Amino acid sequence: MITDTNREDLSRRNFFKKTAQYSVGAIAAASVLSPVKMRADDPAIMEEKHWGTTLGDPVTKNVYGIPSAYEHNVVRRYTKLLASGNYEASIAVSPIQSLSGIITPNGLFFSRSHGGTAHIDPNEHRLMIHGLVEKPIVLTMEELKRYPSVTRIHFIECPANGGPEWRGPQFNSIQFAKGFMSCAEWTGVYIKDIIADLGLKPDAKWMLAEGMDSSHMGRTIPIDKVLDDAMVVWGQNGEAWRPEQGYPIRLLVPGWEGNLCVKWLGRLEFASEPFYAKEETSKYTALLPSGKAIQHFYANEVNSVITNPCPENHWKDMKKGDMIEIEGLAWSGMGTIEGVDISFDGGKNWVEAPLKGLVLSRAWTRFSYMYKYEGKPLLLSSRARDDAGHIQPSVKQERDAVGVEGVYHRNGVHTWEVTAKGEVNNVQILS
Ligand SMILES: Nc1nc2c(c(=O)[nH]1)N[C@H]1C(S)=C(S)[C@@H](COP(=O)(O)O)O[C@H]1N2
Ligand SMILES: [Mo]
Repeated sequence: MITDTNREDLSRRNFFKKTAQYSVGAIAAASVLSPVKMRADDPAIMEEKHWGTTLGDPVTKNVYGIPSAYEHNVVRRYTKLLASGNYEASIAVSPIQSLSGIITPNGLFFSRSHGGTAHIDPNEHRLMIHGLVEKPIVLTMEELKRYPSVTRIHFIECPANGGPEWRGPQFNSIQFAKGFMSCAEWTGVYIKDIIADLGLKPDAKWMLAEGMDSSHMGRTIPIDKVLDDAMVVWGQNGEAWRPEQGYPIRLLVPGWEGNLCVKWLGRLEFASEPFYAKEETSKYTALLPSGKAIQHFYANEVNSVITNPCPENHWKDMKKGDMIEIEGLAWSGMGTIEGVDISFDGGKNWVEAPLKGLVLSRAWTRFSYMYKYEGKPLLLSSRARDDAGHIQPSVKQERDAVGVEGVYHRNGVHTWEVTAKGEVNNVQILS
């Protein structure tokens, strides 16, 4: 039982009295942090703060919760350099350096649109499904949600992620260099389940998806992928998502180019020929370990990036002997991450970095490696491989195969230079 007398014994201020008998060195020896300073004069320990002495907010405040004011730097970011003349046809990138686990909170999901964020009234929104189906249909949002739902974790990545950097590093920032992607838990219905109801005509080979925003973005997707795992989704991380992500419904094409995940979805049309055949024919290439390349594909290739350290998460405060967790994200639109290697010397030698947490197909996967900081300069790289047999190419292999004129599908090994002072810079290893 806690009485007023022994409550004082539990307080943090008493900690120093109680631990004084142990030597500081003995406590620190097995610690992740090198000699921890036990500062008996630390005001964060010795002084009672106002939040501990006055009542907090009533439950009537913030009935939809918002982050702590102290997290104000963890936001999507934009730059004129990534705007096509305006901020409507533009991108705001996700702060992947500040995320933990594999789920991006809805307010931090990257946002890319061609005609600005549409604000759709779900009561005035319909999904039309027509073309080569036996029973064309127009669904209200309520009717759509009567189909049996499924929940899956997948990333969405704009194939232009890292695209500005074909010729060399452009941004000394992981957020701008790699933040054209996010990962969420999605809830919706498989298109194959709707199709089972409507009946697909045998010559249906393609599906057009059209958005109802001002860009009316249309994308054509081969029927095999549609019938495999494409979904119409309405739930993101347990709630309806934000207008920026295409409220009230969007198409989810797991692992494939983000642009196929048509937001503000209003129409699905089945046809025997691809729509907009000329622009739609994908000319992207994916390099295979054999040195050969696959042409004409839509999947985002196996990729990875170290999130700690990175330019935003520098190591300037680290001391020699500190243990530090090198962490990062790996993902593949073609399957499940099988393993990640990291290199401290720009790709000459590699060691395996264990995967941690959930390892799911076409989802972000965390890797982690405990490292003893030595204050030496490093060239820190990560290289992921997936269960479809793909491995990330070096920047040199990628350039040799596809040149430097690309915009899309960059997945060459990413490298951070860590200086002796612990500063972290975006570099490319060209040899
Ligand atoms: N209707 C519509 N859907 C769209 C777009 C758009 O401009 N309009 N942009 C596409 C692009 S290029 C990408 S990368 C993804 C981005 O999804 P997000 O904004 O939810 O991150 O949505 C795609 N779907
Ligand atoms: Mo995109």
